[in-house]
Amino acid sequence: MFNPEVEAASRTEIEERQRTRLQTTVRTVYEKVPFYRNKFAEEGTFPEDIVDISDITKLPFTKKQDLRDQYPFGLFAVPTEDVVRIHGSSGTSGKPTVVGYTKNDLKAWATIVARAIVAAGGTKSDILHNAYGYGLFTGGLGIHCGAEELGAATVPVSGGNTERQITLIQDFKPKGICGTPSYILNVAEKMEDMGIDTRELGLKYGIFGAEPWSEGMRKTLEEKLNLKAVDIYGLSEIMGPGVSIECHEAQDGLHIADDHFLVEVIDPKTLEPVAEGEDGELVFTSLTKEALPIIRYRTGDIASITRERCQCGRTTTRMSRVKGRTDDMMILRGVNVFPSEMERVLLEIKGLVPHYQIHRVMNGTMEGVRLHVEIGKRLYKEVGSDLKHDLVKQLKKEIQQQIKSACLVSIETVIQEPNSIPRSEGKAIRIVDARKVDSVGV
Ligand code: DLL
Repeated sequence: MFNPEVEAASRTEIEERQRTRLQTTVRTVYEKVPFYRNKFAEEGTFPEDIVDISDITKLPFTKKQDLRDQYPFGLFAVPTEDVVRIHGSSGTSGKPTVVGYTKNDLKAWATIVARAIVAAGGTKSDILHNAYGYGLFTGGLGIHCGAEELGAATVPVSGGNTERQITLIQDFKPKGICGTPSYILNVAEKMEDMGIDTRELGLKYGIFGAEPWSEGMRKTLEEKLNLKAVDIYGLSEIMGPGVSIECHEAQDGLHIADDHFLVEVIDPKTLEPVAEGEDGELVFTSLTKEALPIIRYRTGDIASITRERCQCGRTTTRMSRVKGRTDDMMILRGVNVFPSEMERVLLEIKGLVPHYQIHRVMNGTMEGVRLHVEIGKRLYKEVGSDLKHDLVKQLKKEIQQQIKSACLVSIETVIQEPNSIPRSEGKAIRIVDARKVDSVGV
C-alpha cells in the first residue's frame, strides 16, 4: 500500500476523520460559495446541524446542471489566484463543466492516484505507458501526476496515434499501461494485425476506466495482453481518476479513497438511501477539496457499495463496477435495460469481438434497440466474407436469444464486417440515439 496508515485504518478512525472533514467542508462552502449558502437556507440546514456523518442527508444535492448554471467559476470556494489547474469534461451542450484545483488539491489528487497505481500492482521502479488523453480531460494529467508522485517513469503518450503507441510499448517495455478499455483493445488489435505477439510485451498490469466495461472485456484484455486488468473510476466534478480503484490482489470491487470522498448510494427516484449491497445512484461529497468543494454530487452512475474488509487488507468502502448511468438506462416495453448488460452478454458469445453500438430506434410508436456488432476476423474468413452465410444467421439468432434471456427484451441485430464500427481513441461511443434520425436498419 502507498499509504497503509490510511488505506488500512480502522472503520472508527476512517469515520472520525470523515466527520471532522465533512464539518470543515460544510462550513467552508457555507461561508465561501453563495450558491451553497442559498441552498442550505432553502433547506433550513446550517453548518452546526452536521454533528455526525449521518447528518449528511440534511444537506442538499448538487447536480451537473448546477455546475453548468454556475459556469465557469461560480462554485469555486477560492479566488482564481489560488487556483493552479483547470480541467473540464466535455458536455453535450458544447460548453464543458469546469473544475479547478489549488496546489493542495493537486497534491491530494497525486497521492490518491499514487495509491491507486500501487493498488493496481504498480511500483516506483516501473515504466507506465499513459494513453489517457491529456488536456481538459482529467484522465491524462490525473494519472500522470499520481505516477510521478509514486516515482514511476511516466510516458505521457496521450490517446491516439496508435502506431506510435505501439512503437513506444515495444521499445520502452512498460510494466503498466493506462487508458480506456476500448482504446487499449483497439491498440492490442492493431498490434495483432501487425503480427506482434501481444502476450510477450512484458506488460504486468493495466489501469482501465473512464467508461463502463464488463468482466468479459476484462478477460479479453487480460488474455490478449497477458496482464492483470483493474478498473479505475472517477469523475472530474469530484476530482478525476482515482476516486476508486480495484486492487490487483482481489479484483473485487473498487476501493474508494474515503478519507477524501464520502459516498452515499440513493434511489434515483425517491432520493432515499438504499441498503448496503443494493444498486443505486452514487453520490459523493468531497472532504478535502479547496478550490471546488462539492456537496452530495449526484453522479448518475449506478453501483452498490460494501464496507466489508477486502482480502487485500484495505478497509476502505468498496463500490461495485459501474453498471450503467441513470441517463443511459433504456426502458423497453417496461423493462429497464443497461447497455453494459448487453456488453456482458455479447462478450460471452463466440465469434464476436467487443466492438458494438447500441442504436436507440423508434419502431412506430415503440422504442427499440438495434444492436450493431462486429463479426470476428476468424469467423469472417470462415464464411468467405459472406454476411448472409448460415453461420452468420445462426450467430445473429444466438445474440438475440441470449439478449432476450438476460435482458428480457427482443432486439434487432445487425452483424457487420470487421473494423466497421468506429474505434475510439478515448471514451467509446456505445449508444447512438437514432430515435429521431431513422428507424430502418443499415
Ligand atoms: O472519466 C475520469 C477518469 C479518467 C476516470 C480516467 C478513470 C480513468 P469524466 O470525463 O468527468 O471523468 O467522466 C466521468 O465517466 O461519471 C462515469 O459515468 C464514467 N466513468 C468513469 N470511470 C468509469 C469506470 C473521467 N471505471 C464519468 N466505469 C463517470 C464506468 C466510468 N464508468
